[in-house]
Parts: sequence; structure tokens; C-alpha cells
Amino acid sequence: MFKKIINSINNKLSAVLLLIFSSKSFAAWDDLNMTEGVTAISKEVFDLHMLIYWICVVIGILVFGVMFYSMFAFTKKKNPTPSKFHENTKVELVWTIVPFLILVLMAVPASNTLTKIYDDTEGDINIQVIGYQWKWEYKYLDDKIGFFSNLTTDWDEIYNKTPKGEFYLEEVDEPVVIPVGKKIRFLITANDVIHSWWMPDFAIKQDAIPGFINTAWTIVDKPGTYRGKCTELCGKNHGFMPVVVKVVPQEEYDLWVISKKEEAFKMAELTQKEWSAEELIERGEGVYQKNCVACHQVNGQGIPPIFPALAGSDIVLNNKAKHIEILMEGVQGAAMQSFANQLSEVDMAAVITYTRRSWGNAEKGDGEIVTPKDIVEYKKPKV
Ligand code: HEC
Ligand SMILES: [Cu+2]
Repeated sequence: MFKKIINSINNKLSAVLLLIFSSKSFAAWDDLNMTEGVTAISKEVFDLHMLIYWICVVIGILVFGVMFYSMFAFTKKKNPTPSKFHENTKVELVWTIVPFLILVLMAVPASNTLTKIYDDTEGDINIQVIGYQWKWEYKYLDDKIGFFSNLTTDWDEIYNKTPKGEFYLEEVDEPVVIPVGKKIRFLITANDVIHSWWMPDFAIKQDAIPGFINTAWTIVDKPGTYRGKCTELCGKNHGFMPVVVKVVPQEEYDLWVISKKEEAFKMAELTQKEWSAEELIERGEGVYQKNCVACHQVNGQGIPPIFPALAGSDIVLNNKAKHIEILMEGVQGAAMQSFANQLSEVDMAAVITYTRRSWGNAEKGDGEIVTPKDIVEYKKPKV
């Protein structure tokens, strides 16, 4: 019933507004408004938003109407002796009860939608979402696949050295992939500080809090790529951890799952391979760009005193063991987190080797390389 009312109010008022404002300057109306999204819930949320918006418009017109009417119709000139209706019980009852009824009227459909949003029963696919400074990790709990999703926008675009691309700050290397028409449940948490996973097209905005798991769910029927962001101020690169979800047909999803599992298998093979310094450095540069430049900068100079320079750092130059340890364990109480779970053995070895051989480090220090096998060795339990 509410839906009908909302829709009819919406249609009629929109039609009226369209007539009034059909000039070009009002064409941007849809851009200013909240997005309608692509799921049943997001559409409900949008309808609620419009219903309450129009209620506010009507109340606004009424209140300001009475106010301006009184101001102009009862000036001192026109009406020298004001009427006295102080403590008029009838008026006071009306202006208490009417707003109360309006609030209750608004609360009914709102609670209805909220109950649907907070349905946290198991999904067809359950994905754990973990916020990090400053990236997202996704773990598909049923298929046991997992990956990190890093920003891919070029740092030159960010620093205004090159023009900004179409999906500036809204593009990642690994989007979340989900099939159409299935119930996806997200279990949202964080690793370091509070983040928030926001996907406007699904009407999901859920805090990611260390030590807590918040849930959200969606069923998307329209294939496509949807973009959102972290929406909790979470530190220096808060603006650089977008959310990208690709919704694909079921068959495509199944293939993707298989390819992800194969990828993991290939990675295991790569770990066993004999790596040359050049191969490691080449791979390491990409790993560094993705995972380290946010703090240590492209040129390895860091932002002292908070983010130390890796160019010329004593650990990077001469202390291979300590270098591995810092990357694997992180530094307690500093923004330098452990990368042990974020990087494969291959990528870990590559990035360490890359930093030991870049920015003149190779010439100043021992220039020793680190291989994937060193990392595997490090991970073995010590006796
Ligand atoms: C979120 C910011 C951040 C990111 C991302 C980051 N680091 Fe760090 N890193 C730090 C901070 C802060 C320190 C200083 C820690 C301390 O207090 O000793 C540090 C220290 C280091 C050190 C020790 C340097 C020295 O001379 O003490 C190395 C080596 C290092 N980082 C390598 C890396 C590599 C390689 C990556 C990418 C895989 C990386 N870091 C990513 C913040 C970061
Ligand atoms: Cu964040």
C-alpha cells in the first residue's frame, strides 16, 4: 500500500515539477538526487527517501506559507491590535498530535525496509570483507579463494602530472566478482582502524570495525560493474581504497572461481622456480607500486619523519634478515603493517629485492637478493 502511495505521489509531483522546471538548468536534477541503485532494497530505500522528501516539501510549503502570510497580512499598519490566542489548548493539541502522526506514518515503511536490510541469514555465497589501511581484502568463505583489491589509479594522475582517467580513484586490480540473482552475504570487518564498505548501487554502507563482524547482503539482477568507496575517514589514503564489484552471469562466475583456484596453484609453482635478480626486480617494481608507494613514495624517499626513506636505509642496504623480518612481521605501533598475508612468497621476495637494488641502493649496500625460497624458509616454524 505504501509503495502505491509513494509511487503515485512521486509520479504526480515529479510530473508537476517537470512542467515547472523543464528548462535546461534543471536537467541536472537526477544527478543531484540520491541514486536509485540496482537492487530491490536500494529501490525501496530510494522510494522511502522520495516519500519523506515530499512530506518535507509539503510541510515546508505549509509552514513557510503560514509564516509569510502572517508577516504580510498582519502588519502593524493593517492590524494594530493583535489577536490573543496564547495557551490555546486546541491549537497546541493539533500541533503536537499532527507531527506525531506524521512521524509514526514515516516510521512504518522505514522500519519495514530496515528489517529487510538487517536480515543476516546465510547467503548463497558468503564473502568476508576486511578493511586495511588502505585496501580491501575479500575472502570467499565457501570456495576458499581470497585476494586483496588495490587501487590502480596511476600516481601521476593523483599528483596532477597526467590527465585524470575515466575511473579516477574508482578502479582496482581485483574487483569482487559475484553472480547475478544469488544472495550474497558480506561479513564486514577491519584489520587496523575503522573503515566502511559502501556500495551505493546496492544500498550497502556498513562499518568495518576491528574485532567485530557486521553483515550486509544483496541480490543483484543486473550484470555490470559497480563502484563504491571506503566511507569512514581512516587515515592518510582514505580516499584511495575504492570498492569495485563486478556482477556477472552464473557461468562466467563459475569460470572465474576456477581461474582463481588455478592462479593459487600456479603461484605455488612459481615459488619453487629459480629466480634471477632481474626477474625479481622486474616483478618487485609492480608489487612496490601497488603496496608501498602510498607511504614510501615512488622514489623510495618516504615522507620523513613518519614514513622513512628506503633509499639509503641501513636495513635495506645491509641487513637482509632484518629487512625480511620487517616485511613479514610489520613494526608494532607504526603504520608499517605485516605484509605476510598480503603478498605471496614470490611477491614478497620480489619487492624486497627490488628495494635493495633500486635508487642507488645496490651500489651503496650489499645488494643481496631475496628469493621466494628465503621467504618460505622464514615462514617455517622455528625450533
Ligand atoms: C601504511 C604506510 C606504509 C606502507 C604501505 C608500507 N610501509 Fe614500510 N614503513 C612504514 C613506516 C611508518 C615505517 C617505520 C616503522 C618504524 O617506526 O620503524 C616503515 C618502515 C619500513 C622499513 C624499514 C626502514 C627503516 O630504515 O627502518 C622497510 C624496509 C619498509 N618499511 C618496507 C616497506 C615495503 C617494501 C612496503 C611495501 C610492501 C612498505 N614498507 C609499505 C609505513 C609503511
Ligand atoms: Cu578506509
